[in-house]
Order: sequence, then C-alpha cells, then structure tokens
Amino acid sequence: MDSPTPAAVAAAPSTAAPSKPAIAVPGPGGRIYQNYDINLEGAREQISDIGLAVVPNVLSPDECVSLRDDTWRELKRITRSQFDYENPSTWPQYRSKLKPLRDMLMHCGDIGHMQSLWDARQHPSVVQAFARLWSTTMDDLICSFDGLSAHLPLPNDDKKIAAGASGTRKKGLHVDQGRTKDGLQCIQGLIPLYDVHYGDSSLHLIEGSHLHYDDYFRRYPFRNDSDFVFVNHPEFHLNRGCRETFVQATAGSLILWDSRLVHEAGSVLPQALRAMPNNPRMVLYICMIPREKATEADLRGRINAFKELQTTSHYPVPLQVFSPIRGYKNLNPVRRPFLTPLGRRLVGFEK
Ligand SMILES: O=C(O)CCC(=O)C(=O)O
Ligand SMILES: [Fe+2]
Repeated sequence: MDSPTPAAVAAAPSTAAPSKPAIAVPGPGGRIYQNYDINLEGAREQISDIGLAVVPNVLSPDECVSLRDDTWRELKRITRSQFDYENPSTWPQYRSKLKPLRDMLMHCGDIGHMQSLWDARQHPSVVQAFARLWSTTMDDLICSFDGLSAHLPLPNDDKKIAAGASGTRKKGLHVDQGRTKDGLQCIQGLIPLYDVHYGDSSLHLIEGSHLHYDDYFRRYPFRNDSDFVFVNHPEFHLNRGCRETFVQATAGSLILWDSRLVHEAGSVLPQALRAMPNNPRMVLYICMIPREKATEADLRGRINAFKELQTTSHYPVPLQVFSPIRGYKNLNPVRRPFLTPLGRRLVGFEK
C-alpha cells in the first residue's frame, strides 16, 4: 500500500496547498461528484472560501478496513446477530432493527460510543488535523459524541426511489447552525470508510452557501432556536451562482465543512446509474473544537454524558443529547469503549 501512514500525514512538513482539483462534470442522473482534496495547510482557507475541504489519507486503507469490520461486527452483536453484514440475506434487518434515519443515519441512544467511533476520534492523525484547523494543540480539544451513517442496498430500493416513497428521497438540505450562534462556530467532519463512487450516498452540498447564510435567514427567518434548520429554498443559493455537488472522496479522508454550509446526507442514485451499484456507505461523524469553548459545567455535563453513553449532536458544546428511539430497547447495549489518555482529554477529563 503506498498511501502515507497516518503518522506520516500528521508529521508531513508544511507545503503549499496543491492546485485546485479539476471541476467535475455531471454524470448520469445529472449529479456532480466533486473531488475537494487538499492538504491540511490549505484546508482552513478552502473552508472559508467554499465552505468545505477534504483532507485525504488521514486514516490508512488498512485502518479503514479494520474500523468498518469492527463496526459491522458491533452492529451484529447489538442486533443479537439478526443483522450480519457477512450474510446479505440479513441486510433488511439493518434497517428494521436499527431504524436508521433516511435508511442511513444512526444517532440515538448509545450508538455514538461504539469502540470504532472512539478509535477514530482518538486517532492521533484525526486529532492532529483538528488541532491544525483550530491552530491549537492536540490536548486542547473536545469532541462531539455523534453517530455514524451506513447504507446497504436492498432489492426494492430502486422501486422505492422511482415511486418517490423512499426515506432516502425526502429533501433534507439543511444547515447545522441556528440563530443562537453567530459566525463560524463549528467545523463538522466525517470520515468515509469506503471510497465514494459516482451515484453513492455522499455529502450533498451547495458550494459557498455558508457565505449567504445571513442573507438567506433574513429572507426566510428562523422559527426556533434549533441548530438543525431545513433550507427549503436552495434556489436562493443557486440563483446567486452557487453550485450543487456531491463529495467524491477516498476511504480514510477527513471531510470538513462549516456548519453554515447548506448540505445533507445525499441519497444513492438508482443502481443502474451508479458506478459501483453495490458499494456500501459507512461514515463516522467527528467534530472537535477547542476546549476553551466549554465552561466547567459543560465539561462536567460531557463527562456525565460519556459515563451514560449518550449520543449527541455534532456540537461538542452545548451538549444536545439524542435519546434512545423506540426499538433500541430490544437490542444489546453498546460495549463500554476503551479510551486512551488522548480520548479522555477529548471527553473533558483531566484538567
Ligand atoms: O452524512 C452526511 O453526508 C452528512 C450528514 C449531515 O447532515 C451532518 O453530518 O451534519
Ligand atoms: Fe448536517
């Protein structure tokens, strides 16, 4: 394998940002899958310019394979072997037992504390990347306890897509920052554990829309204080010259975006339009911010949430806990994760 090891990525000397990736053209089905790869030094500037950046090779291919194997294995254990990734005849049980939102998103109960999620959060290359983004040190960060997204194709999906009945077809464009927060507050992240090919489920976004955030919400005011706000008028941004794309990325990349960017977890295209019709999706959500943004009370709340294995929103603070959904009570609890000293710092332990 000739990808750099994570340690090599973390220690790579500072070099100029590579030239901008070539603009992708629409594929069958009319979507654009765009490569946003850039090195860590250029990431922060690209996030300011267009709202997102993708840092490749933060995890090695081998690490991605072992993280996804661990995740599938834990999901098998949680579902008492009713879902087993190794046995495709059980794939419908992935949805019926774990009840992922829009057939993909798991963000409730204790799911956000699976060991594989913690292994990614406390991976030195991941923490190092966020430390560089925030111009701080690795021991100065706290992380979110958010979940993951996985998608497996099922035989009836194309029919559901054609009928417009699938949960994956619902419009979900949104921002993850509401009216109680001003300016750049949060750089969200996710790590895909499988390469993303044309037509796969991937982050769907409107480039540069974070720059129109204030204008958009002056025109379409917030209705409450939630940090999850649907954007029902994406034409507002498209009419201002912003482009709609899906992120193309390799496994182990760290995909980062400003929470004011209009985005959603984009659904798969019908299988005939996909470059790899059976490619699964698995992405781990990761977000870190400087510890100084948390009060002592925030840190105590975070430690408590960790002890209770509660899954939260993308924000490390203020803590927003997602309670268990119906159905989870018939599942095995997630195994209590093992934390390294760096992982404990990320929770908020150790002054
Ligand atoms: O899964 C994705 O691609 C993005 C989901 C999302 O909206 C988020 O993480 O804020
Ligand atoms: Fe989001």
